[in-house]
Amino acid sequence: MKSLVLLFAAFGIALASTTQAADRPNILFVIVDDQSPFDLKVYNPDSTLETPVIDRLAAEGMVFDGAHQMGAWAGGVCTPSRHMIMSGRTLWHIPDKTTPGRSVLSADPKYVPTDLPSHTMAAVFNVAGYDTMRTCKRGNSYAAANALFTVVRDAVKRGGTDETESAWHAEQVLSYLDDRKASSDEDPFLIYFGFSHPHDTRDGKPELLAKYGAVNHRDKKKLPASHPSQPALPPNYLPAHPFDNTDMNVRDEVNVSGVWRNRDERTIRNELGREFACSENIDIQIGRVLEQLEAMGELDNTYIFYTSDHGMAIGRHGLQGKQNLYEHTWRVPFIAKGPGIEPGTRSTGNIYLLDVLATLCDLAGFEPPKTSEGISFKPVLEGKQDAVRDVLYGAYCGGAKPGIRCVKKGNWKLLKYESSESGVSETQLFNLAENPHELLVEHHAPEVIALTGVTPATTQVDLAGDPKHADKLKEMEQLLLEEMRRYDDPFRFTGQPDDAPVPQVNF
Ligand SMILES: [Ca+2]
Ligand SMILES: [Ca+2]
Repeated sequence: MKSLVLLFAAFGIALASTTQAADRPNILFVIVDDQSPFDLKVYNPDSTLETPVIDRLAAEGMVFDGAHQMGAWAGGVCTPSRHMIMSGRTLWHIPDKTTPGRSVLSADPKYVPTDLPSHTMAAVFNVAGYDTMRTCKRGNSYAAANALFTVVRDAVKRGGTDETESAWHAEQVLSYLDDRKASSDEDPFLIYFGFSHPHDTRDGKPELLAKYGAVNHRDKKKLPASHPSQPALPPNYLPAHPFDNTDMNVRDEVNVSGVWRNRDERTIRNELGREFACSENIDIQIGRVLEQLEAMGELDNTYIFYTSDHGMAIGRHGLQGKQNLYEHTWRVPFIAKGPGIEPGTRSTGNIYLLDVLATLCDLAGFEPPKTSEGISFKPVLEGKQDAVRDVLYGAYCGGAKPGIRCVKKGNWKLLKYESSESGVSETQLFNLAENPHELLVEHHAPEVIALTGVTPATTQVDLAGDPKHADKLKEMEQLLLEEMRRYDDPFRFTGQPDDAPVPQVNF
C-alpha cells in the first residue's frame, strides 16, 4: 500500500483518507495484574526489582505519579477495575460480570446503559478502522467487552515455565505481529497486551526466583527460608493491620498460597521475592515485543502504555491483598511513551484508569463514546497540563458496608472505614508530602523499626486526631461527601446526610 500511496503522491493525486489511516498511531496497552507502583524503581529507587525495559520506557516517556484506580465493590478488585478501563465509566456506573451483580446499581439502566459493550474500547476502535487484538488473563474481567477485539487470545498463565507464564502472552502478540507482517497489513493497531502475573500464585521461573532469594513456598506448616537476596521489608511494613479494615477475612488476606495469614519477615520477604521474579519476567517479555515493533519499523508511531489493574499490599500496613485504599494499593504504576511525549518527563497526572479510553480515542483522533465518563489526559502527555483532576475519590466495599472510602486533594488524603457488622469506625488523615508511605503510630514501635530499619519522623502519623488539623479534617470530610454524591455512591457513613441514590431494582 505504501508504494501505491507514493505512486499516487508522485502524480499529485490526493489519497487523503488512505494516507491519514496509515499515519494514525498504533497503541500498545500493557496491563499487568496486581502490582504496586512501589515495586518499581521508577517509583521507589530503593527497590531491588530489576526492570530495564520499564526503566527505558520511563526514560523515553512520561511517568505518572498520580494514577489511580477508582476502587471496587467486590473482593475481586480486578473485575470493576477492568470494567472501568474498557468502558471509561466510573465505579457505580459499570455492570458486574453477573446480573444483577454485586454493585447495587450495576443492573439499573438508569446508571448502566444496557448497550454498554458496543461502546467499549475494542468496539469503538474497530469502528474507527483500527485492527484490535488482545491477550490477557481470563476471568475477573469484562467478558462482553473483551470478546469484541478482532483477535482474542486469553488464558490464565501463572506457572513457572515459558508455556505456563508471561512468555505465553508475549508469544500471542509476537505471532499476531508476524501475521500482520506476512499480510503487509498497514492498518493502525490497538493491542491490549495483558499479563496474568504477578497476581498469585506467584510461581516465578526458577532462575528469577533464585535471583530474588525466593522459593515457591507451599508448606502451610513451615516458614520459607530467609535469604539475603530477598527484597527488604517495605518501609510501611507492619506485622498486623491495627484495626478491622472492614474486610480482613477476604481470600487475599487469609488464603494466598505462600502467605496465608502470616505476616512475619520471612514470609513477606519471600513473597515479595516471588512477586519480583514474576515482574522481572514480565519486563523481559515486554522487551521482546518492543524489539519486534522496532524491527518492523512501527515503534516510533506507537503509543506504549504500561500499567496495572490496581496496586498490592504484600506486607505493607500488615495487609497482603488489594482490598484497601492505601497508596500502595489504590495507586497504579503508569508510564506512557509515544509521539509528542517529551522523554524523561514526570507528571502528577491525577488520572483514573477509567480516563484511558477517552485518552486513547483522543490520541487516535476520534471522539470517545458518549457513555465514557473519562477525561482525556492527552494535554498532560503533551506537557500542556500537569493534571486533569484536582480531587480523587476511592471506594472499597467488597466486605462489610459501607466499607472504605478515601479522597485526595493536593498533599492531603482522608480515609474512612465503617463496618455495619463489627461496628468499626475509623478515620485517617495524611499529609502525603510529609508522610508518603502513610505511616501510623504503629510504625514507630521499636520492634517494627528493628525490622524495617525506618525510623519515622514524629510528624509521620495519622493526623485525624490532631486538633491542629481539625479544619483540614472537616474540609476533607466535606470533600469526600461531595465526591460520593458526584459518583452516585449508594452508601453513606454514619453522620453523613442520608441522600444516597436509591436503586431502581430490588436486590
Ligand atoms: Ca488484579
Ligand atoms: Ca487489517
